[in-house]
Amino acid sequence: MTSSQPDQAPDAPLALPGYAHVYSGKVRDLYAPLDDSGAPRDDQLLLVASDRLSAFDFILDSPIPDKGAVLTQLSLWWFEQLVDLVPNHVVSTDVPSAVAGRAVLVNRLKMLPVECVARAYLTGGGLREYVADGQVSGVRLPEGLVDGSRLPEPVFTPSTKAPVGEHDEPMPYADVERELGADLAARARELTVAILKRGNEIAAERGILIADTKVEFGLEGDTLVLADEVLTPDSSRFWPADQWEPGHTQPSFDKEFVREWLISPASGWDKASGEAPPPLPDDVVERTRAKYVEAYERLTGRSFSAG
Ligand code: PZK
Repeated sequence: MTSSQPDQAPDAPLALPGYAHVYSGKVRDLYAPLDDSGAPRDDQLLLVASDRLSAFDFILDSPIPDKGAVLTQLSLWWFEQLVDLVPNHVVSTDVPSAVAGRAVLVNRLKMLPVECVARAYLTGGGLREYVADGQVSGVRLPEGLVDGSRLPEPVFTPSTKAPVGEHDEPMPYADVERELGADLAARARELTVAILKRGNEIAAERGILIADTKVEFGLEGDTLVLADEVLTPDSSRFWPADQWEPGHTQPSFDKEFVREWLISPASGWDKASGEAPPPLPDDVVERTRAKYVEAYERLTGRSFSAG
C-alpha cells in the first residue's frame, strides 16, 4: 500500500521504452520521446493521464479504472469542438500500448506562465472574493449572488502557477499584462472565455453545467495554442444541471460519491486530522468510474469502451 500525504512524491513513474520521464503532476505524467540517437526530442512531449484521483488535496490510494482514458478521450473530443476557435497541441494518439487510450503526443510549446481560468458560475475562490469585496478578478458583479449563481457573463480569473502541493493564487489582470504584454493577455482572456462559453453551449444540451475551467496555452511563434487537457472534470467543475440550485455548494458531477463517503462516519477518516484518507470501498470506486464514463458519454454522444 502506498501512502498519500499532501505533497508526497508519486510512485515511480512507468518506464516507457523510447521515452524519457520528464515530470509528474498529481494525476498525470510527462515524457519526452527519444530520437534515433537516444536523446530526448525537444519538440514533442507525451502526456499520460493516470487513473489517480485527488480529493480534499490528497491523491487517493484507490485508482479509478479507466479515468485516465476517459479524460484523455474527452479532451481530444473537446479539442475538435474548439478547433475553429483555437489551434491545439495534439500531434498523434499513436502511443505505446502500455498507455494506449490515455496518452497523447503533443507539440512542445512555450507555455504561458499563467493559469487561465474562466468562471461562468460563482463558487470556490471566486465566491470568496465576491463576498469580500463584490468583485471577482477586478470585475464588479451584481449584488445578491450566492454560491452557485450564474454570472451575467463568464469572467476571466487568472491565477499564478503554484508549485505542486501549493494552491494557485488569484493573479490581478494587470500582472498578467505585465507578464505577457497587453496584447497577448487580451488574446488569452478572450480565448479562455470563448472556450468556456462554447463548452457550456454544448454541455447545457446534455444536462451538464461547467461552472469554471482552467486552460493552459502555449506559443508557437506568435500563435496561441491550446495545450494540456481541456474541459475535463479535472480541469473544470462539472455540475449536474438537474440538481443546480444556487444557495449552497453544488454536488460535483464526478467526485460526489468519493467526498460523501470520505466525510461519512463509514470512512472513519477525519478531514482535519492531516492523515491520509483510507482506500475507497469497491462500490464507491465503481460508482465514481461510472460518473466519468457518464460525463464522457453524455457530452460526446459516443459510448466509452476501454481498450
Ligand atoms: C506542459 N504541463 C503540465 C501536463 C504533467 C504536467 N504542449 C506542451 N508544451 C510544453 N509543456 C507542456 C505542454 C503541455 N500540455 C504541460 N507542463 C508542461 C502537465 C501533463 C502532465 F505532469
